[in-house]
Amino acid sequence: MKDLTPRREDLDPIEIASRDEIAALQLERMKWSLKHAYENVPFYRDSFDKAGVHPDDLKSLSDLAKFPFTVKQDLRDNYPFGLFAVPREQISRIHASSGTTGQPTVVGYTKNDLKMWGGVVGRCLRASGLRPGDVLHNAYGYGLFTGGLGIHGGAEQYGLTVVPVSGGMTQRQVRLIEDFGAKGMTVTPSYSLSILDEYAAQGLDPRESPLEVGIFGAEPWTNAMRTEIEAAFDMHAVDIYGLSEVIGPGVANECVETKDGLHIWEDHFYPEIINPETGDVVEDGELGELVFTSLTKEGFPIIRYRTRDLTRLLPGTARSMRRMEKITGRSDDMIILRGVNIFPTQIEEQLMEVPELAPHFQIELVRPGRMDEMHIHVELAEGTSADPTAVSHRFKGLVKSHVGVSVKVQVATTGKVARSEGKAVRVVDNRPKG
Ligand code: DLL
Repeated sequence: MKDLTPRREDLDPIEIASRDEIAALQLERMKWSLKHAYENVPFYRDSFDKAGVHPDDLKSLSDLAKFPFTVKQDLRDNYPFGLFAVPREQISRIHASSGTTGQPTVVGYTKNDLKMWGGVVGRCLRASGLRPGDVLHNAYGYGLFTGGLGIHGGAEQYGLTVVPVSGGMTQRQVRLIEDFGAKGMTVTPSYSLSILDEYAAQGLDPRESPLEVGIFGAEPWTNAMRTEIEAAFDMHAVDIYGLSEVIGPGVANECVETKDGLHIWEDHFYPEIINPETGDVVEDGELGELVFTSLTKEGFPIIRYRTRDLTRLLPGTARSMRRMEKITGRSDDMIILRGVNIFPTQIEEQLMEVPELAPHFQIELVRPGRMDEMHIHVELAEGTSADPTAVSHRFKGLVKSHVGVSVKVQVATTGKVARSEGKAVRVVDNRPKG
């Protein structure tokens, strides 16, 4: 793999500014953002008033803890435009969640917001090792999802040649990567595995592809998966994080030279970690739920948004801005099986230990009698002649000893485990309702 470390002189000065400079900027911007939300969004005015706080009460960054949280339900309750802080006419772009499980949630961006978003996405692409002029194959879904258009805008603004391929039509993905000479690929980690399979199907060696870096996010993935993908493509694999409510992709990104967690662009998004049970802010280094406050957004300011993502804050390394550890999972993805808490990423880690199995998997929860059971659907790796019973036995043993639960493993024929073209559905709950 090539050294893709960006030149220091190409970074935004704030990325390597002193902590004092960053904190001073954050305080000034946080005061503005609280005031902006309070004065322009009735929801924030009500919630601050109810909590007995006023934007003027913020004298230091830690005073933020006095302000109330915002949760996903608040977005639903104010559907569609109730949380916008500017007249609708000044909103240039809208994104929304698919809303398959209820009321969709809507976010809006002014022209300045789009510029800021482009700027932070550009930072991510630079941190990942791309330079203006490089070709980027963008396989995140285009449309209401923030992934495709969010990366797209930032890539153009940064000066890349962007290929807006979106998800799906996997045969064509491989062809375009090869023909257009893509140096970077932005894609969900689960869909990159389908692209990898397609290389094999076409008899092409992915290690010979023009790709030098893959920028993976929108769903949790493990360091074990990183090792697998990096070896398969002979390229770097870095992590990109974001969520629509805060901006979309581009809230935090790993640096290609360190790959030690994701630097949060703290001059625009202020992070806190809280104890999800009590709501209290915990110290840096402690595990908890990530909470974000936007510092510069005009159209859709967001104050103390509870992401449900579990991680910890760590000091800066390659940049001065703090890092968040790779996300273990979301509190709502946590499976409690007979009293044991399990995240799908823990299953992924063990799967990567078994080379005879392909990296695709899906967890099914069932309740045949009185007890819940976890069935893990996996499949044999392409070209392996291993005995499925022996392999499933070994995988089961690994899950038992490392995750602490007994599971059933069902080994399907190659290609039979559900594939994703965007975010993977890792857990299917087939337990009787009620
Ligand atoms: O997934 C934005 C995005 C697009 C990020 C492309 C990165 C790349 P939402 O659809 O609103 O936005 O989903 C946000 O996805 O709260 C996390 O639970 C999860 N997520 C996003 N990035 C990561 C990541 C986009 N790198 C939700 N690791 C977040 C783990 C991630 N989970």
